[in-house]
Amino acid sequence: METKHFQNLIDGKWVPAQSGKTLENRNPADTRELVATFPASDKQDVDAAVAAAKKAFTSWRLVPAPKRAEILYRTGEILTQRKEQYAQDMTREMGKVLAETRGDVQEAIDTAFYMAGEGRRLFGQTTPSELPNKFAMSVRMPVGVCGMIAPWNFPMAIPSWKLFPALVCGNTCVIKPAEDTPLSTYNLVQTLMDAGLPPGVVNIVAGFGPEAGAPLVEHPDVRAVSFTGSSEVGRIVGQTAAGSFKPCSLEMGGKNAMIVMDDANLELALEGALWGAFGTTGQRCTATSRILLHKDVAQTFINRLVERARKLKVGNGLDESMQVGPQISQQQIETSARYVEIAQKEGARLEIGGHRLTGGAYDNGWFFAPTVFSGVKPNMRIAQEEVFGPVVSLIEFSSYDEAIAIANGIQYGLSTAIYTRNVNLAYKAMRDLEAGITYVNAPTIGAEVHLPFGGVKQTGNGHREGGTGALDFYTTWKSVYVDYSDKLQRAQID
Ligand code: UN1
Repeated sequence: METKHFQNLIDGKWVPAQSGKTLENRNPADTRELVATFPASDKQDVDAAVAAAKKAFTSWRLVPAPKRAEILYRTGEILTQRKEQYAQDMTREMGKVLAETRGDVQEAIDTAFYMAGEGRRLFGQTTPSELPNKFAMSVRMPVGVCGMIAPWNFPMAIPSWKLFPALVCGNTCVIKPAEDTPLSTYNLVQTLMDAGLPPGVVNIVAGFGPEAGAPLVEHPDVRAVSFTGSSEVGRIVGQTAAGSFKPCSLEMGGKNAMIVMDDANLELALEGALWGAFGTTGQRCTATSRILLHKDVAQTFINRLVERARKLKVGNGLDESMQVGPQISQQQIETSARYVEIAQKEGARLEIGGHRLTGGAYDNGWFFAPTVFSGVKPNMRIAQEEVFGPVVSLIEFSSYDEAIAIANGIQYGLSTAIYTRNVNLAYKAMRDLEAGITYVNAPTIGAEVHLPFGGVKQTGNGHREGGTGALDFYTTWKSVYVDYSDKLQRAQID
């Protein structure tokens, strides 16, 4: 296939990085394939993009929200037509299997239609004034230029979670796609333009974090920053944004636990475990990376999980018969391999996998065998730290209270799951699990776009994507008082 060379999008025009530098987007299933090249931007490019967004804001904020929403609605329709093509592009740049990249594009479509509906809501409040002949209300105002830094694991869905609510609220945007998967952001933004988005409202600056991401976060005209990625980088982003008091939404790591009680439907829990742990090759912040097993069902579950994990078909995601694709990069398989070593040193039992897959087509990509550790203790590093690969830890417990203590005994708090047929325990778990998301009889992955997405503790800093939480981030409240008494009225005094 012919290699495409993409440029930055600034003020509706495609322009190269001012330095002339580029970066390569390679297929992780076959690194001989160069999918495309993109600019490797720096501060000069970011400055130009922010200036364009600032200029565009003066008119975009005045476009009625229902009209802004119509562009999102059309975007959803065009994405629907292009779904297959964009899924193929995404599998080539990111690796996950086609069924999943179709789901990723679908998540952007869902977000488009959901946020299009918000164009006719964006509700504020009215409330009685304490004074006579006075009217009081709160209205949502756009924030201004929003800077967005996206991850590589959901290359279209997550940019859509950021761009679409920001746009319907009247903001303009500069987005830096992940350097490993920029093509899907380009496809998304191209669709917005084809749907009628005016120039400068969304600008793309491709590049690496330190050169292109940092100046975006630092820029004084960027009024809000939305970041999804590692807790390590999120800490830097948050501290930098705090320097100029800009609102900053951070979505970071997870170490998500699935609890399997002794009364669970084991076959259902097994299917959930396989999907939660090895879907997206374990590269979701919501991935099921710890499975907590009641001791009475533990051995049966372990045996069956290992047997099923052995049968998973790992390979190029473009082949429809594959269930698990490659990891995104050499660095990610090295991280998985390093954690296998750490877990073994800590005394966990390697049941299956634990190594890079080699031989034949595997030699051209970053494939790692689905890996299961049993006998894991809650405090081991393998049970505490995010691996972001196809590696799952099995931990045994003997009571509900112990399971909750283990599930909560980590620094993260994104997603959780409990498998039980006991309705009382299910409700207790909904209350007791310290996380932004809890599933009952379903795995830890699979959030829907109209509910709040995000976590507690070191997973995030309190903001939410998805749902109305996204509107709260991309708007600021203005309280408006209208006095129609024709005289000075003093609150708290008259
Ligand atoms: C992520 O893992 O970074 O809930 C996002 C899910 C997906 C989104 C995951 N809808 O697993």
